[in-house]
Amino acid sequence: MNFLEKIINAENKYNSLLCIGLDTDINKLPDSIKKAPNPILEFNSRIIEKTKDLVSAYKINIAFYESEGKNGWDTLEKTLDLIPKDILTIADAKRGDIGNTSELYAKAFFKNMSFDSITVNPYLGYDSVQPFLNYKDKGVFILALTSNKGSQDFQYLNIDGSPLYEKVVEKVNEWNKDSNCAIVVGATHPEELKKLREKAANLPFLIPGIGAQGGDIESTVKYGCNKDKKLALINVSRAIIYSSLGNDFDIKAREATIKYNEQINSFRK
Ligand code: OMP
Repeated sequence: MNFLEKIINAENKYNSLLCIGLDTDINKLPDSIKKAPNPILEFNSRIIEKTKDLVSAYKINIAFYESEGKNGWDTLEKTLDLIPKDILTIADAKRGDIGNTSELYAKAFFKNMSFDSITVNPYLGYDSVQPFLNYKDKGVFILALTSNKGSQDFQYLNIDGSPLYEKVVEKVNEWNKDSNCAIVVGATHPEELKKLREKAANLPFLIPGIGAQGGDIESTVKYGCNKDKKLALINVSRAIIYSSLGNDFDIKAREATIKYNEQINSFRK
């Protein structure tokens, strides 16, 4: 199954556009979990077990693992192994460097670890993205317009009459020869999301910014989906995984996941 088929299959099978972000911060774990031999792995295992019938993707933010050193990398690989094979896995690594370096980043995440997809920063241009695209069955989520305040600093700069983030999406459309490109657009920019969906009717969109960052669910679904109300992966991290500080965190995470799914699906009708 290639990247696009995997997204469509998971969205249909689980009737879900939700992507849970495993931004598992050692400092935010419930006390009961802190005693486990590997607290982050134990936490992830319980979150995945309670939510895996409700999502189409899990996004693992690499910073939360590499910051833990050697054990963090081990936890990352073990977490990846816990995710059912029909759910899309995203390495949120935001990589991108000159060609020979990108080649090794691609090898790390696609070959040594078997992630289905990765987030990539397009700032260095095509030759920095191409090594990831060479893995034709894997997916490359290219940052177009990020959810944070600092997105104003560069991403809106006017280039020949249109903002830089639109130029990025035009390029991504050109690069999408093997149907393995996707873009990242923050839910905090609904009007821009609408414009970008018009420009990229058939690309998968990863849309973070719901929950802790305050993005609006209705506009995210209405503007972020394609015409079949699909191909949007709506990421929620903190607002799901830290639903409770008690030992019932996995049950509460499941309840939050069900709530987000219901809200998202109500706007797909
Ligand atoms: P919460 O705000 O806790 O839901 O987390 C959002 C997640 O999405 C984090 O892992 C961020 O690194 C990531 N993210 C953004 O928040 N904004 C973006 O524009 C892009 C990303 C991303 O690429 O995933």
